[in-house]
Amino acid sequence: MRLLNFIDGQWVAPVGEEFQQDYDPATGEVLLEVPRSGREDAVRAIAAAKQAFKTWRLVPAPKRGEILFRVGQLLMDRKVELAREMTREMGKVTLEAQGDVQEGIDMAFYMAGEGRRSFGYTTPSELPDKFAMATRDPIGVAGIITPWNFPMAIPTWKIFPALVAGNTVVFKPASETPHLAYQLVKILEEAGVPKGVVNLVFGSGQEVGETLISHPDVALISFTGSNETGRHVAEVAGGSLKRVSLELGGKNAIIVMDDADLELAVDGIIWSAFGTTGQRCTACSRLIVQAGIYDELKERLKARIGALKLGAGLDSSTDVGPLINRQAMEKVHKYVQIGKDEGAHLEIGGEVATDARLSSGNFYLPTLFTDVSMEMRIAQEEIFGPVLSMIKVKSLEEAVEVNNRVTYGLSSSIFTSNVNAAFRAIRDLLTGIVYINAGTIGAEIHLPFGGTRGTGNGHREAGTAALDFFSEWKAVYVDYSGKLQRAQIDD
Ligand code: UN1
Repeated sequence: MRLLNFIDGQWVAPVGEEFQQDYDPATGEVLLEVPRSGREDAVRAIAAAKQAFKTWRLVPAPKRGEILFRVGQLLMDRKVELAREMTREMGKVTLEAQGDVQEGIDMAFYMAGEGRRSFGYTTPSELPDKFAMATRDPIGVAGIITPWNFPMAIPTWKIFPALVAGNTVVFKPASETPHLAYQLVKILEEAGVPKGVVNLVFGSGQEVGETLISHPDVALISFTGSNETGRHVAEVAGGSLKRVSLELGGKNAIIVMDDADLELAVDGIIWSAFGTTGQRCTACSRLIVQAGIYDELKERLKARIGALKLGAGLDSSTDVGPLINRQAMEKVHKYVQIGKDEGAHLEIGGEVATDARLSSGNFYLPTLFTDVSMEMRIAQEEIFGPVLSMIKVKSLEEAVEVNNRVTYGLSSSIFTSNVNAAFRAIRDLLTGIVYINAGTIGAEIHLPFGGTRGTGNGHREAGTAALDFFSEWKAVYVDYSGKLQRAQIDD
């Protein structure tokens, strides 16, 4: 099968007629051919989106929302099939793939409802016979650049609020997950999104991404990916004063206090550290443990990690799927080496899976390091794989300090049965998301999603915060006095 770009309501081949292959990370099998588009394709998509904006911005928001209701329904109808395709394309186990599609469904219905809310406000004017209100305006063409680890959820977090707010879209999905992007845009088309309102251009960051972030007709950029690329996106997009939302890395920690329910903590840790093979921005990669239960927690974790079953995500007995590609395996292994060299103790894992059954895929053994200190690189840098580092602390104060001493600030968690400790942690943990007695993953779509400091640039996705990014305020004054009234001068 060969995918095509979607520009101005037409499925079209890239101008250069170049295609590349998409692989199954569990088997190495070729799944599809995908356009390797260039600047010219992106420019055409931007022009179509610019043209469509003229009419889409005037479609009443509740009507825009109705299209999203249909999108949500179609996603629901196809959830199982979409999840299967997702597993084939990027490896996550079936249940998690279904969860990923479910986030898209939730976002569709939530943003559809926003079509009838999108509240502004009225406020009294300081002058008589004058009316004042603040309304939300659409902005223009939105460049949407998404990663492969949530191939359905993350594009929907960006595209649906962009649309309900009245913007048009040029969507550049990750090169590793084109099929899901194609399926999502097919559904948007089927649900009745008018031509030019959503455009899809497959291709590299260097070609397509670069065009989006530098083109003067793109008004805003929403990007999720690495810190390195994010910084570049902000710099280039800043050149034409675009509005930019960046969702970047994480180095998320779970704190386990002596008084925690250990069984619950172990469940939360395993799920957060090894779910999606550790390839979530929200994944737990640091475990900050109070000294009294450190040894017991270590033994329990070793036993659970050793029992995790690696395999293809489509096999229902699999706990941990493959990494996305060879480079990811090399990166994870490089960090394991760094950890050993830094003097951390490798408790379990730490190598590429040798089982013959797994040899054609990108499988890495779930890994636990102990005796990790907070300055070590494995405790500071994002690994994006199944590697967990245990750090011992004496007190809550020290745990909070360790949690906060990284450049990232996405998600954090504490397991404790002490309500006072829980509330202190809520106050003092410097992350955009905090969990009490649950792991670091599992954000729901109607709350703001995003992080502090190096995780981004202060914007939030999801919830009503998404509308703050995808719309701009217009202050409106209506003077019905019939005479000139000068603000700040006339009484
Ligand atoms: C991501 O890893 O980029 O909270 C997104 C979670 C998911 C979303 C993760 N709902 O883990």
